[in-house]
Amino acid sequence: MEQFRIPKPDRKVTQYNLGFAYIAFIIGTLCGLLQVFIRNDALQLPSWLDYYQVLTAHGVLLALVFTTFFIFAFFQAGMSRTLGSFGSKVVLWSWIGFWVTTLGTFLAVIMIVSGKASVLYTFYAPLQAHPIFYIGLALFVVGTWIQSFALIGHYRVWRKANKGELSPLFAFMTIATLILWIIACLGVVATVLFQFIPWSLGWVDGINVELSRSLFWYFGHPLVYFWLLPAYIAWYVIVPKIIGGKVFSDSLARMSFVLFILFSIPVGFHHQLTEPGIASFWKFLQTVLTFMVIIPSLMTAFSIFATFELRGRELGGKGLFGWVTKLPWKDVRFTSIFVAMFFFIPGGAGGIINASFQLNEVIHNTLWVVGHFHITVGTPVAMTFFGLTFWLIPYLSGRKFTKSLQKLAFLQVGTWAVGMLLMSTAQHLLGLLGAPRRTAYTGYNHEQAQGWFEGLVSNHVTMAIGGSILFLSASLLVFIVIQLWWFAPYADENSKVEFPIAISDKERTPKILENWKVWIGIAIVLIAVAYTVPLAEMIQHAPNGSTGFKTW
Ligand code: HAS
Ligand code: CU
Repeated sequence: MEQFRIPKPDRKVTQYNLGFAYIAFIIGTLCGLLQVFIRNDALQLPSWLDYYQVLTAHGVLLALVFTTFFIFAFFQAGMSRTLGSFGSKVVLWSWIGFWVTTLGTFLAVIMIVSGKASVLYTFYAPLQAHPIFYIGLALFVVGTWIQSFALIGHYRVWRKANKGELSPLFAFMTIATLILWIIACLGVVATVLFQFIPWSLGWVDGINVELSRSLFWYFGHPLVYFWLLPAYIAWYVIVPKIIGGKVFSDSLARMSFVLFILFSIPVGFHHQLTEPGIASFWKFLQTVLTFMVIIPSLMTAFSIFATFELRGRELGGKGLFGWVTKLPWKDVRFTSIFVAMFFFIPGGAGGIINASFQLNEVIHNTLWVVGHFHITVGTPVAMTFFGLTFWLIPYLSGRKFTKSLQKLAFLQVGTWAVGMLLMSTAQHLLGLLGAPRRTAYTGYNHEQAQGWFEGLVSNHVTMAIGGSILFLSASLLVFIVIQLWWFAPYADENSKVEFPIAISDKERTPKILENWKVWIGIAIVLIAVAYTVPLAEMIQHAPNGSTGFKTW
């Protein structure tokens, strides 16, 4: 296939998204470092800064800002690479979208930093932030929609020009992820526009707390797949190329993304299993649907494994596991992503525990959940993004990924893995012992929660050691990013870095998989079944709304 070198207008907007992602990344990881120390009573913050403020900044900057900006950079570069360069309209709307997203981010972050929005990234009512925080959130979402529609427009032009043809796998997966994102955001937009903004401005006295949380989680669960699917795109489409193989099955890959559109939205109640005000039947139904959404991840695990094994055997690997040794372990673009996948095995298993109706009682409000999301979004997703960064920045800047930078990259990935292993294991254990999440300190059960490795180091200390290693690793990554962006030597014709895309044989792929109307239609039916009655009940039986609380 023809290799497109990315044209300047497409490159610029991609670079802005990527640069912004890494600014958010370094500030966000610094906030994480502060937290593990505060939880150990090892750090006294100055009076103008408090734990919940730092925690909100950490969650928003890493889970929302870093991921979203990175994802759009990846999509923009990849869509330009696979469908051809953007027209002027796509470029213009991508820029407008970028600036609206950025404006929203600034408004929200300024409110957090000035201590007026310490409501954590889930901003549960009745905690009440400054109205500008919610306006910032709304603009953020609108900005991402504009960027999404710009890419969808680009895709439609391609499809018109290539009637009857399935689009390249990368483009298909990007569009599936954007569809998921747009449908998911309807929930958060509804609660922010119709509940939080009028309430924080004082136009209405109270807020329907149960409804606002439910609309949040209608968005909040598919949000985690909005992070995960770009990583899956890398696993399906990029990694096979890096190891010299090809996509295991084009139709399986497309099918798994379709299943995510169907099942990732009608499952938000698995975050609300302990909440009163939702009848058990609806919780149970959504729990069952949650188990459906595990299937495409299992399909992914199977197919990635198959790609690895086929390639390893092609290279002469013998016996049951001989092929493992044939994989390109010395290529950090591969190894980083392999480690990322590895973390998702316990990460996904923990998710299945969380989603089990009864087991959720044990872990729900504990640090276990914090451990869970650090080995889902914090490693499988984040480390995949690091692995992409190592070639994406040179691809955009025209520079070389030098040998010495590759060595540093190994160190970076290694330290992230060790730091995360220590921190998240400690968090899972502390959670089982009853240490709560979302709180800086708890008096009850403190002794027990401290003493798992009695006499050696406590779990809290392990967590802090892990957190410190992670911050070191983050600094190292930002150093590599800066080098690749501005300082590494320019590549010549031979060492030019390409955007790796594996061959995916779509000859036998059923056309229906790209019939979005069908899948969006079924998704809407499932959402209606899972949500209409319980939401109607929440509205009908609502007590007087709650006034706002500022607990910080
Ligand atoms: Fe989760 C809470 C259930 C996946 C993120 N989750 C959270 C929160 C976050 C989060 C941020 O049911 C906290 C929200 C908050 O602040 O309150 N989660 C699940 C389930 C899955 C799942 C069933 N979560 C994720 C992903 C996330 C993420 C992905 C981010 C990206 N989660 C829950 C539940 C809660 C929850 C409850 C609420 C808890 C509570 O009570 O509050 C599933 O999607 C997981 C399926 C995945 C698998 C793994 C497949 C493995 C693969 C790797 C293959 C490896 C290879 C390498 C090929 C079944 C694909 C091979 C190499 C070898 C050598 C072996
Ligand atoms: Cu979820």
